[in-house]
Amino acid sequence: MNREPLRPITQDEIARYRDDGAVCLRGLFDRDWIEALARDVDADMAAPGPMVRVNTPAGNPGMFFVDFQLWRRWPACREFALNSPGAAIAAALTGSATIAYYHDHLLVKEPGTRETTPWHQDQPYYPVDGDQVISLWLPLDPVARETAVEYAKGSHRWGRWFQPRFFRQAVDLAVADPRFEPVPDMEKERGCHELLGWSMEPGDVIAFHGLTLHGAPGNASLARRRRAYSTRWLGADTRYAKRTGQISPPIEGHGLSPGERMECELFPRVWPRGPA
Ligand SMILES: O=C(O)CCC(=O)C(=O)O
Repeated sequence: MNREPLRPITQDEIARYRDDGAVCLRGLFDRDWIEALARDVDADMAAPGPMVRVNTPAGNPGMFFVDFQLWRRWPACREFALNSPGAAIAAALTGSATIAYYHDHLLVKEPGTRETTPWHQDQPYYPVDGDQVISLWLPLDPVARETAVEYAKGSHRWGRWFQPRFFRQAVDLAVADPRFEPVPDMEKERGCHELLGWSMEPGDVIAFHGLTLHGAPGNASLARRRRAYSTRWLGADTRYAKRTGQISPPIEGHGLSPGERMECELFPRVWPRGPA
């Protein structure tokens, strides 16, 4: 499994991340990563963690399966957090000298799943302030453009924070912050925004900013699974922020106080690298 990206990140990719808030990086992870993570994902689905959520109501086709913190339970996911190209990608795109690993989020849409991923930004779900919050969305199966996550280009620079909502019912989470405003109706506003989305092969990854507004359709394919391993990484300007109400994922036991850098055993520093 490659520890560093299979090729250098280009200046154009860094500019796309900075200006657009999302960029598709082709061919950075070798086949061994994809196979090892896919094994862990299937094992997790058979024996999920305490934060598992199934967003498909009983009787509906397919399954929209979500779980968190696989890296605390499964070996390839742990290796991905601590020793994968993810850290170098996060450092290159955020420009941060240090990177801490925050958490992982598994999103599987089995063939025929109708449930969508509602439009949202990631960072309002988190007790984290700062600009260097980056997600890496790594598909473990080929993804067609019709099934792809879509990103509102440049939305990370709108200066807006949208109210977090449960994926399943699309109702508001109890977390409150005076900055939060209702999520725009992106289906109505589709024509008003430039939406970015890519067909992808395993080994490609989308990097996106914590405030980039994004959403995804169901998986209309009847043949192909859509397993995505999404990981969150934090640069040096991020700080633990107290929020009122419910955050997601509800990671407890870190012992941090508001204003502290998010680095501890639960959020380990993974960049710069230690010895191999
Ligand atoms: O995979 C999806 O459907 C959505 C992904 C997402 O929302 C995320 O990674 O933050």
